[in-house]
Amino acid sequence: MSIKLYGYWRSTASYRVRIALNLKGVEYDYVPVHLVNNGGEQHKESYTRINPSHLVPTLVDEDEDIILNQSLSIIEYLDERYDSDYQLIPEHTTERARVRALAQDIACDIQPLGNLRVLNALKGSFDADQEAVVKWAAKWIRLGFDGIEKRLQTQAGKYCFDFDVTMADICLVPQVYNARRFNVDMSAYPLISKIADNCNALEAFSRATPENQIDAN
Ligand SMILES: N[C@@H](CCC(=O)N[C@@H](CS)C(=O)NCC(=O)O)C(=O)O
Repeated sequence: MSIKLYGYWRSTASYRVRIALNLKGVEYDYVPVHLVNNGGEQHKESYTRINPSHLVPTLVDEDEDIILNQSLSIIEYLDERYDSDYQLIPEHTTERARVRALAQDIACDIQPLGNLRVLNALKGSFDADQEAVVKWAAKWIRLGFDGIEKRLQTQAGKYCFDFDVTMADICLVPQVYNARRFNVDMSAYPLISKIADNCNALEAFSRATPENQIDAN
């Protein structure tokens, strides 16, 4: 088996994939792509050859001869390809749809607004200073979390859904990490905070945290 994950320690999309790999018990080689140093290694030709979107993560599965981007697609791929005690996408149609919806609340509606290139554009093209950029990122996280906290009131158990850890939790935990970076007051989100704590108590999540990666600085 030969799996490589190109990622960056603080990238929430890379963090999602690290958690999924750990939950599925997949051994992998981690290849750091520094998003800031040297003008951003995501823009280097050696990287854009495998990911022309200039974004991390990228998963390379040499046995299957596949190069995949988009963390949610990667997570679904891993879930289908590897058996483990964790099924990240439930089998039941309605449960599966709800898990994907919550994952997308985060991955489609929150994270892109706080992406590095968006924040850089605010500074570079729209005269925003660092304080304004932090306010911007926090605003969209709060708006997204307001809705998610309400949803969780009707469905959550120990994790986002009462059945088990799913792709929704895999998206939630990195977004909580990111919220703290942007000084979001997490006391407004007791359920989200509790679920993140429950997840982080699992070794698969704690091993995936940014500070535990070889490229953390
Ligand atoms: N929808 C993509 C998002 C990927 C993405 O936004 N990656 C960020 C890090 S979390 C990135 O590479 N940013 C580099 C940049 O903005 O220049 C996914 O889920 O994989």
